[in-house]
Amino acid sequence: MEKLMSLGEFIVDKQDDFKYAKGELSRLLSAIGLAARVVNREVNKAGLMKDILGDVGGKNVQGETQKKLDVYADEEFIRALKDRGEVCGLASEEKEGVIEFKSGYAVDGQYVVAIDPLDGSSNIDVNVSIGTIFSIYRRTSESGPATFDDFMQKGTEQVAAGYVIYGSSTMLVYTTGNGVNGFTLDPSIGAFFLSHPDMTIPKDGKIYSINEGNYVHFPTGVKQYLKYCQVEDAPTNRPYTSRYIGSAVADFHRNLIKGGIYIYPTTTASPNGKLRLLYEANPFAFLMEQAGGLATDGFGRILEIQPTSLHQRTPLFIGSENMVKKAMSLMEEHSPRS
Ligand code: AHM
Ligand code: MG
Repeated sequence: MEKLMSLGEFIVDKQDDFKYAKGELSRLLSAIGLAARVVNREVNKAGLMKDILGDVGGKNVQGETQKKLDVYADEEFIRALKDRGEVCGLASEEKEGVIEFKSGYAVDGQYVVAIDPLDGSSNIDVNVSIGTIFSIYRRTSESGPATFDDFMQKGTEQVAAGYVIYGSSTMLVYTTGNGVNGFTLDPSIGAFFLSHPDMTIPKDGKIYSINEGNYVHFPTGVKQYLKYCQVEDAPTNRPYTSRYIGSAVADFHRNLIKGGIYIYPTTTASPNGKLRLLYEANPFAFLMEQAGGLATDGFGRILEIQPTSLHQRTPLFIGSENMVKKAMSLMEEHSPRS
């Protein structure tokens, strides 16, 4: 039988690949793993809270006030990262501005983290997979708490990124720029174990994922690509299959494993797309490129977009290389960037 490798062992094993101080990133990733386990415990109780113990936001039978899960997850990740000394600040989907960490250590934290603590939160109430997405950078400021400018780095500067999926099992998937590895939580022990080493996405896939309810508002290039996906063509395995969960982490995870494309384009209602660059598109793009796929805004690499605000949005075309290339060629032909 093969030896089980825990997340902790794996991180320590691979820390020589990391070009900055050994141990720093290990401690940071371990902190994320710990918060993920705490959030996982609450996510698993979500149905209990709502249907049996009283509605979230109200009081449970012990008279404790229940927090909404996304607020809870936000607090847990802040708590896990705050007191460790590696991180000098956070940008979270749940907070307007930079969350500054003042360090009590001789040397201030060298990293900043952008995080979506609980993505796909509209799926919580219906027992569908949700996730956490994170992106880690070296700070650009010298010392003290993080500044706004520390977060205005292109995705190419990420030193690590990943996600946690709270699904039929709970997994943590991350990259530090040397491939992508996935770990599954063994709930009986409370530890993540390496289950998906060196994850790669097939060059071609059969799955397309998009909220087709917005069809009338899509650019013509996207409409043309959908038509392409739906046409019968035996040599290219078409028609493709449509799968859309509405939790970006779950849609991303499935497509990464099986091959496919996820598109959240511009729409007339959201002229810049819906997803956020810093804590959704960039970490996904880093992971996807590391897995051998592509991530673009329909025209150019996500990782090369210069951010100008914390909660900036971007269209996203991400997945199997040949599928993304095809979608981009139809965008170029029918909806060129103005
Ligand atoms: P959220 O961060 O508010 O949860 O929104 C992001 C989510 C993604 O998980 C998902 O892919 C997308 O929004 C779904 O949007 P829509 O309901 O418009 O299809
Ligand atoms: Mg989100």
